[in-house]
Amino acid sequence: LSYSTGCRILPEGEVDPTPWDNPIIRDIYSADPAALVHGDTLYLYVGHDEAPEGATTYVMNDWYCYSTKDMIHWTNHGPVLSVRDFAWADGNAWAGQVVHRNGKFYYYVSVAQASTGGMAIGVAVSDSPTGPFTDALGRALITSSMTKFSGQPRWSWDDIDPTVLIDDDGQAYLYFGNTYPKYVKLNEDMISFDEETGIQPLLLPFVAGLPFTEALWIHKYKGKYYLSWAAGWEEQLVYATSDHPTGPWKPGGKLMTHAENCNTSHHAIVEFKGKWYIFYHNGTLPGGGSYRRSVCAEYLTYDEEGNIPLISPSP
Ligand code: FUB
Repeated sequence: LSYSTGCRILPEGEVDPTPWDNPIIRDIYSADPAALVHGDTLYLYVGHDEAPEGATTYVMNDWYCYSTKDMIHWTNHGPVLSVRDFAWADGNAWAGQVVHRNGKFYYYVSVAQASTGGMAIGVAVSDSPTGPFTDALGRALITSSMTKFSGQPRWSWDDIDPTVLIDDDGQAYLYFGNTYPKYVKLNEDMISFDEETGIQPLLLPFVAGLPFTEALWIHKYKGKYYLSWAAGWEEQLVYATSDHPTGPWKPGGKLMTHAENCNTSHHAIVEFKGKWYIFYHNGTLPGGGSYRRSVCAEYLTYDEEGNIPLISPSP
């Protein structure tokens, strides 16, 4: 299934910041975008909101992949992974990210673990960016029971929202967490982590006066590490920078104020064909809302010092 996002029709005198129309995904309700650039194509992996209108909880059972070569024409590759593909999981196909290494594509996802009822991080693998992806481990890579730091309260969704960086020296890092951000050093096989270092707390500053909530995304620009996340509630996007993959982190600033008609804000940042993009979700499709979200995109820029100026979400 292929379609074009078309162009916005604007009131006279108004300048269109992007040549595409938002939301860029309109054939399903979609959320939690994660982007991967491979060859001349941008792949966008998204969650699938299936909650009925008026619902106040998520109904999410599978993950979709879309691709584009120009940010205007998109192909829907259908669901490429589902909760059913993890025999040990029983619901909540929440946020994930795909990374490429040694000819394989690894899909890290948040998903509910049947045995504990809590969210866990699973990993699936494929030879192609559009799947099919299959469970790489037959069990969770990270479960709540592994991430107990003394004194921290626990809840069922504290281990969600994985984001992965493969650094220039080959070391891969997986960052994740809700309220308490954490990281592990992934082994070269990408499906296990360095047990000696274990699960480490990620010490993040308040940015724009807001506490960390969830939805980490890591990227690199001009040798610096940029970690961005959803902060506060309703969520807004903020970022911090570091000279090292694990900090110390210096507050950057606010990336985006909270998205229209939606209490969460989950994003991805990538460079594609010489331009930088931020993908995020809002609740602006007809019938949409916090549990029926839609993925959008905007340009992202850097100033001379590497700061990211505040980005306006689509109305
Ligand atoms: O889509 C379910 C959850 O909502 C994600 O894991 C969070 O980041 C938030 O977007």
